[in-house]
Amino acid sequence: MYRLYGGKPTRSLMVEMVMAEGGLDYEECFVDIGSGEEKSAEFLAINPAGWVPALITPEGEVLYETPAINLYLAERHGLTQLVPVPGDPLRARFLCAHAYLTGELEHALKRYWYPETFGAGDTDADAIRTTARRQVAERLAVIDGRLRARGPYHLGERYSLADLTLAYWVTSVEEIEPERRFPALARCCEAVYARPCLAPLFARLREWNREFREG
Ligand SMILES: N[C@@H](CCC(=O)N[C@@H](CS)C(=O)NCC(=O)O)C(=O)O
Repeated sequence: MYRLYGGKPTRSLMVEMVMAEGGLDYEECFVDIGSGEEKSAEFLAINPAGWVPALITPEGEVLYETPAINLYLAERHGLTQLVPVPGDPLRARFLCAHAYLTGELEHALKRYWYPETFGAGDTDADAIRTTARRQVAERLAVIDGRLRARGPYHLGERYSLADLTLAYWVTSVEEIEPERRFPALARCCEAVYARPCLAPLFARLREWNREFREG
């Protein structure tokens, strides 16, 4: 059985979404990031970076970094509907989309939510947040343009992990008004939210986001 470290209110939920897509079983191990448990010696022995999620496989292999965990699960369990296999003509488009979402969009989002961890003080934080908000919108606009040209999903008619990843992050930027500004992107996300295996998990994510916004 897999052991998934994370829980409310963290992106381990995105890994749970991949588990749900594949009908995979796992045991959830709550790590209380509110009290800094992710920096405890016990957890650092699992993930030296000191953050969640982390995954321990049934064989005892430890994985961390959400995109790596998700790709691992999809490939190990043959979830080819999520990740095109090598040789599939759509793999190139998938790799570009997934790297942009996890390397560019996600990092801009991190600066947007936690600007204080990127600067030297509150004044820096305000400037960093303003810049990050613009960068998030720029990245969403790029994705929207691609989906307008070749959607409705990143791979055209075919749903993939790239769409799941996009939809996951878009729930946290309502104030950027993606539905009004980025209609192709919003349409893609709506199709993901409607997937029966994901709907309850996205409901949970929206609830966490609401609690985060209300402090
Ligand atoms: N690059 C990592 C980032 C993980 C990350 O930032 N996790 C957050 C929760 S969503 C966390 O553990 N934050 C607590 C901390 O950084 O101390 C990934 O994508 O898995």
